[in-house]
Amino acid sequence: MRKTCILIGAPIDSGQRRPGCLMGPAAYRVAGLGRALADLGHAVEDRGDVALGPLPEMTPPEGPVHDLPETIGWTAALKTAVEEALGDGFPIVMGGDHSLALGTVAGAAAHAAAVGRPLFLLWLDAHSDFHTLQTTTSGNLHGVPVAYAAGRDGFDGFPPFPAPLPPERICLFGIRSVDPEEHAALLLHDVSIIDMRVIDEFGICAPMREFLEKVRAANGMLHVSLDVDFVDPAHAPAVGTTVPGGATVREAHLVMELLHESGLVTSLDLVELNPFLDERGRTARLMVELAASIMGRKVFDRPTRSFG
Ligand code: EXY
Ligand code: MN
Ligand code: MN
Ligand code: MN
Repeated sequence: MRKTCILIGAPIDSGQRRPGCLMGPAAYRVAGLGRALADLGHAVEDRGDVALGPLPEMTPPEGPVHDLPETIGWTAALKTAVEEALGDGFPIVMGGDHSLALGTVAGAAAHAAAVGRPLFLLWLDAHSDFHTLQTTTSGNLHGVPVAYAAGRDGFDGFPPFPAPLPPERICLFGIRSVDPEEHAALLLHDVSIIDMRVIDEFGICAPMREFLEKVRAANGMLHVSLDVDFVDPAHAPAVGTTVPGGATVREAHLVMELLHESGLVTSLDLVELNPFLDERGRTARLMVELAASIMGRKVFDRPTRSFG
């Protein structure tokens, strides 16, 4: 189905310490994201890059938390950008590190609440990003957005999350790096965790279809947050937090194709691309191809066959 894709640049690298993610939006434009979407028949509106909002007057909490005021400055601006874009079409946020999801998921949650539909979150990532400001040991805020969206305590200084997602509406998919504090917290929350062992054993389709059926049954909206490090670093090296044993290129495309066929996705983040970390933009181009798959690109446009 033809959509109005609204591109939003989020040049953020305040959520971690390695410079480079702020070049992500430009890399997606150079890699031809808009053209790839237009070639699929979608209308494409590039709303440019979100500007950093006012920094809050605050004394950051004790401990290692990095660039907290700047990250909060981005959060409100991104929430507004996504909330508005959802009223006009299909937002695709070009990051920027994963701290951008503090704002984008909040925007999707606010819009979903306004239209009276439940929001579901699919987190395609090597990491669970389930720390709070108190539990993080790195102090990098790209490791906390899922905990914030789930309404966990421990986000002093952040605006309250508009409509915290019940854990059963969150699916972490591709997980293979969880810190002890996150592990302890995840055992207390009924978040659906499709880690790489589950994928090795049961494949991509069954776990993904089970989650998508939950979204469909609830007439849910679905925000997909795709971290470059979901894909194996052999195929997607331009990311600061590589973890071996990730998705193959075909597994990543299969996820995108299943999501497209479900017709349930209402907003998308492309996060953690650091163009400085590979040669000739090959990771940016892979992310553009994955975005094209979630927006309907197929090798053969025919009904899915069944065998036996
Ligand atoms: N769990 C580690 C930390 O909190 O620093 C690593 C987080 C990596 C986060 C990237 C975005 O997925
Ligand atoms: Mn920084
Ligand atoms: Mn992440
Ligand atoms: Mn990650």
